[in-house]
Amino acid sequence: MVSKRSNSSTKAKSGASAEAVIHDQKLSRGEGGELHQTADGGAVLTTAQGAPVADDQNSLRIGARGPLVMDDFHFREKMFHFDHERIPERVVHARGYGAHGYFETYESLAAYTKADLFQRPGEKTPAFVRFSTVAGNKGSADLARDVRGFAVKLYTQEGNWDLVGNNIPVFFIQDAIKFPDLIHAAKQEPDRAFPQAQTAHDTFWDFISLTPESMNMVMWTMSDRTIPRSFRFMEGFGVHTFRLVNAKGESTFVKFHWKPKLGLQSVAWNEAVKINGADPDFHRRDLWQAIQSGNFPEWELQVQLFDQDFADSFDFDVLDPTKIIPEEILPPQPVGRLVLDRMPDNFFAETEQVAFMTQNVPPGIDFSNDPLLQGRNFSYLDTQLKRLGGPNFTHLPINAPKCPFAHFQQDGHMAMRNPVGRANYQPNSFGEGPREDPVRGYTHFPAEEQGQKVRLRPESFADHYSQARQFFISQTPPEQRHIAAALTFELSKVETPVIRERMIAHLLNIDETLATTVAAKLGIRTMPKPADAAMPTRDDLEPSPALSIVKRGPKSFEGRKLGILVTDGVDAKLLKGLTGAITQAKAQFELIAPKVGGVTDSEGELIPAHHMIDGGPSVLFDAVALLPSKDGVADLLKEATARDFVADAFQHCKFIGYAQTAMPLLEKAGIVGDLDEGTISLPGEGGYGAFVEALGKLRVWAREPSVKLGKA
Ligand code: HDE
Repeated sequence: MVSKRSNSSTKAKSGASAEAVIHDQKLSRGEGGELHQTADGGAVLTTAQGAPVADDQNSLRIGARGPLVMDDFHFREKMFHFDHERIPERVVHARGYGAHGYFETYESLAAYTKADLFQRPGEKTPAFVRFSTVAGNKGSADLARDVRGFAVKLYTQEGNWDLVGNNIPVFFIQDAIKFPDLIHAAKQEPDRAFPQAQTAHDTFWDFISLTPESMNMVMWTMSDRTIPRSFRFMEGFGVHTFRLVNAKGESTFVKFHWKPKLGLQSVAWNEAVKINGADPDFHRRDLWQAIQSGNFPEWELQVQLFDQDFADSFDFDVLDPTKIIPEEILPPQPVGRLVLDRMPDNFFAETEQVAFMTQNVPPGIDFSNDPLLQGRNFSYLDTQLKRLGGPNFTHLPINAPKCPFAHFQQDGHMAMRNPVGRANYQPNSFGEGPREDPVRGYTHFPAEEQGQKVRLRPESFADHYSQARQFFISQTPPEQRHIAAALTFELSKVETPVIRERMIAHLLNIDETLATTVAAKLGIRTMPKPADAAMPTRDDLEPSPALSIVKRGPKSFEGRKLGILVTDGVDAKLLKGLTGAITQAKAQFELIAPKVGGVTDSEGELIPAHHMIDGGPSVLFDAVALLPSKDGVADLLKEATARDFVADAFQHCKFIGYAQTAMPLLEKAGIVGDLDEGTISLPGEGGYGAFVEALGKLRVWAREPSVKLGKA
């Protein structure tokens, strides 16, 4: 008889699994008595019905080598549940990552809104935020060139408010009816199922080139905004014009903006491509590490408030979601801050099952007639039914309000909270159940509407190029170069020449130099005519510095990460001095060594490394320091990845600190002749403090043209 493979392996794993089971007990069962404890005091494994399990290693069979039997209810239940673990991924924004936190109100906004969360200074409202990419599937890589979702659920005392925004303040289309077309075109092509998580293909650019209203958004998506360094360094926008309504019933229009406390930051495209290989979870890991280490990401909520007179006099229609109101024209006012301080206990239960819906608004916040917003108000409820399988998704803890709630909705799949009592309707004669509150209840702003029922696009939505141009001319030279490079890259992947040319025709209406640069790089020999436009592009719109990431960069290196390349014999004083200065600047560092086991420093101390060189390329860091010992550098010279570490950091315009012992490595990377203000000898004249201060600039943009020209 074959012996059972049970005891030893069960014991070995019991430590790890006991915690999960105990956690589960908290969720679903009461206190476990002795009956529920193993001999060593751990929790007993049970079926979902609560029956204790004796053997979870072997299925029930006839004889040691015989067939399995149907009696094995434990096997069947386990396998059945596993088979049903997946739910449909979101049709867009499938890949996402969430965190808990709170929103804190600065000052009362009672003059503008009766929304409870904005009444009292210092009031804290629990929040859950999910960041996402749009086009890729759930398992795609974090650094796809894509818009990022920035969806915020605020559990207010008067119901959940979902501000389901993006990291870009405009959108591709003006009418929700075009959304299925846009997304079909952007996602993988239906016959071949690629490319995934990228817009660099024919169908996307075909649709875009036939949809001039998308031109402003295209300028944004081809900018570095779509390759953010992490969620922590990007803005969020409600996009649409909403309304605030105060206790007197007066309405003020509002646009919502989230501003990251640590400033804006993006990566370079070449870096993004490499990050996707080195760490496809780069953004997830970043958020996880920041929160787990107590460096809680923070954004300020700012609002642009305006009235009907402003709307009437503004250059563009405030209901058009392809337009912004420049911050220089209408400065946003800070009204509170959002802090993320806790990761979910379980990704699926919270981040996957969270259901955001634009129509979730508390009293005091209302919609405008933006046709995109109105269409979204239908879509989000509908999509949750498909994704979460029934109408009771509000019973899930992540979706349930955190304020008292009472209604007569009942039954349906997985009903966990049916109304109690006899009367499940109202009015009723038994005095049972909740009743309406005409005073505190939600009242829609009584906007006056009239007109014919038509399918029409308003003329006030017809200028598709002026703000696209304004965005482009608001960028710094490196940012403009990146837009041209991104357009060239994306269009170079388009196989149908007429689509490329059609895009050039649009670019001619935005900026002629941009159009000719891209056309030249694509090898287009005859320039097309500018695209037909309903109205000429305005050249009187002032540049808006607020649109530049570089101008909205950080004030310091806080929250960023330095990668330090070390070898055995690393100068202990130098390493301690540098890491001390980094920590003092509230930044992080990681050590990269030939072996992950670590290195022995010049004082004989063993220092564990975070990465081996292969696993820690410089693209994972905001800046690097090269501290090999005199002997150690010889070994590094033999490693191609050590050379790449340095050459990439240089090419990506990063600051590089180096000990004199690293000179041979700089030479090997081919940059010795090009040392510039971003390559800094350590400890250097100004000491570590000066180096860390220089790091706050993040990039040496002046280096970029020469690197691109291949001089390095
Ligand atoms: Fe969405 N969008 N969307 N969207 N959207 C969804 O809802 C939709 C739009 C945004 O982390 C879906 O639960 C339509 C603009 C985010 O769970 C779906 C239109 C903006 C998320 C849907 C838009 C967004 C979604 C898919 C055109 C920025 C992820 C799964 C009118 C202001 C939320 C889901 C999360 C998700 C529909 C356009 C942001 C299908 C019809 C504009 C951040 O309901």
